[in-house]
Amino acid sequence: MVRDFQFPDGFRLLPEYFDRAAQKILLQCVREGVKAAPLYRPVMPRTGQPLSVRMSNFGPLGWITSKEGYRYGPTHPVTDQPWPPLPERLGTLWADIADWPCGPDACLINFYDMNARLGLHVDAGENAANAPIISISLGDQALYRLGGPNRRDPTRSMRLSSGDVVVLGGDARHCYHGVDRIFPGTSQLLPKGGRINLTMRVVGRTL
Ligand code: MD6
Ligand code: FE
Repeated sequence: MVRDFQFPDGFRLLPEYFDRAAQKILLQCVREGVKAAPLYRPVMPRTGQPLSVRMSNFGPLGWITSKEGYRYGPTHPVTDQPWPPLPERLGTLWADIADWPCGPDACLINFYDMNARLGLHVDAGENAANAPIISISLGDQALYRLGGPNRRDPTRSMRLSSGDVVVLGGDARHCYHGVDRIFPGTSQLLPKGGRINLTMRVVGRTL
């Protein structure tokens, strides 16, 4: 029998939460952020295989991957400078929809060119393992795939568009997800195309 996909509790998709004007403001914030903390191409732990997604971060902590493994750290791995502060508009988004007693201390910036993708994964590096993660999409559409807590669980694919917000809270926080492809030319927000995804996280106290 084919098992049907059931949306996990705690998954929310808020289509076009940000209108075009708000998307432009967020894009400007990202541009300023990556001026201070340039996008870099991270590599996979052990293999050193480069990811197709380029990354940077906002906030006191940033998510980093290198040959040594995954971790959160206070500085950019190439420039050694602190990450730029979280833009105010993102802080208010968190306060408005997270339903969580404390604010985010990390925001990962992912940049996808037309050929980039992100394999199925669970975000599990945070001490605050049950705090929601809030994701904002800007630019070209993405084919986003959501599964269950086990890699082999049934999955559902959906298109995420510029301005969409996704919340992975509750059970969904522990579910596999990834980006299978970008659809070039589906947004005019970024003049040269591509997609930006911002994910706000509560890392929690690191011991
Ligand atoms: C992306 N998003 O949309 C990748 N992670 O480009 C994620 O990996 C993600 O959307 C945690 C929570 C929400 C997400
Ligand atoms: Fe993720």
